[in-house]
Amino acid sequence: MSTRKDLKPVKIAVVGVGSVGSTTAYTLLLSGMAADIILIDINKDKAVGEFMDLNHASPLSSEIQVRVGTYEDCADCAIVIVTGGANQKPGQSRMDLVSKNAKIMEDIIPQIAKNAPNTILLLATNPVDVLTLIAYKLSGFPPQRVIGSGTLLDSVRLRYNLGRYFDVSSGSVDAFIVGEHGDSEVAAWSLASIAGMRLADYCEQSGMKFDKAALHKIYEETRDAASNIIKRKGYTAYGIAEGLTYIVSAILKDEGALLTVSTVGEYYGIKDVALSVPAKVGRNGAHHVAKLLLQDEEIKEIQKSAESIKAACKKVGY
Ligand code: 6V0
Repeated sequence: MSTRKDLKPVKIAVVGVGSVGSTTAYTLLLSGMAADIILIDINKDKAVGEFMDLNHASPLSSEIQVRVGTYEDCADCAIVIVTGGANQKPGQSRMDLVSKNAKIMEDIIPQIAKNAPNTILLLATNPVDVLTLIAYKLSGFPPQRVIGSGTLLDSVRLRYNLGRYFDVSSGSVDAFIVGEHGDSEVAAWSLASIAGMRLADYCEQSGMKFDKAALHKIYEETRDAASNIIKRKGYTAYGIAEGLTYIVSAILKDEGALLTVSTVGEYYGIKDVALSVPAKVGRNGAHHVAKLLLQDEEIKEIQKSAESIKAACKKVGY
């Protein structure tokens, strides 16, 4: 945890302080990375309740200001995190939220862009890839300053599941999910490794059977993790809050971390779409530094994923 002398006068706003936004504000508060955390929600009472609760949450709270604000307070924010909007109900897909949440972005994004023209937009609201493209268009920001949380959480979930399967720590697994944060997401199996070895080689060297069916099951568990949590507790929050805080850290500390975040670009011949491949995240936002060397089959899957994101954008007029 940072101490007072580490604290820079960094201001971060969180727009939408429901389950995801309030948990993110909490992880940010504990991280000590921001001196000023502004909570904005259409439901002002909810924001006030969260502000009161958060201010009792940490011994650092007297040094970090958490307050309820307006869009005018976003001026000079290093980052504005957007988590406002409808969440999935059991049985719903992320894409089912597109019409409702596209309208909510039309309310939120222009107000942020007007008051904080130099900020970095960090979105989590779903369907996050579609809304990243919409936020890019509504804000007029360059693509590197409009970042969706994308498949960062899915990649973390994949590493967790693979770590358990191979009986190693998830930090020892290098693997990621690319494409849509949603039903068409793609596991980049050809690049997954443990101890620098491709999974098939690792299996051979460690005396394990290389079981493609088991890996596919792990992919399905990863893809369906949110639905399986929502079915039981109604929402997901801890993983995404930690993921957003990780992205904030990469930006503020100019880490150059390669993270599977969603940004607008051209992917494998498909233009003007937001989806996730590893991008270098630092002070100026997210930049692509290297095209992934994927197998043809994986590229086809990403292209399919991109097409389904584009179709959803078109459905809501973008
Ligand atoms: P929630 O708990 O219902 O909170 C949503 C909040 O948004 C509420 O407090 C609303 O009052 C507020 N809100 C609605 N409209 C506006 C508006 N126009 N302006 C400001 N605030 C508004 O939902 P929860 O926090 O569970 O989820 C929020 C979003 O995050 C949903 O779209 C989820 O699907 C999405 N998630 C994205 C994840 C990811 O990996 N990207 C992970 C989990 C959830």
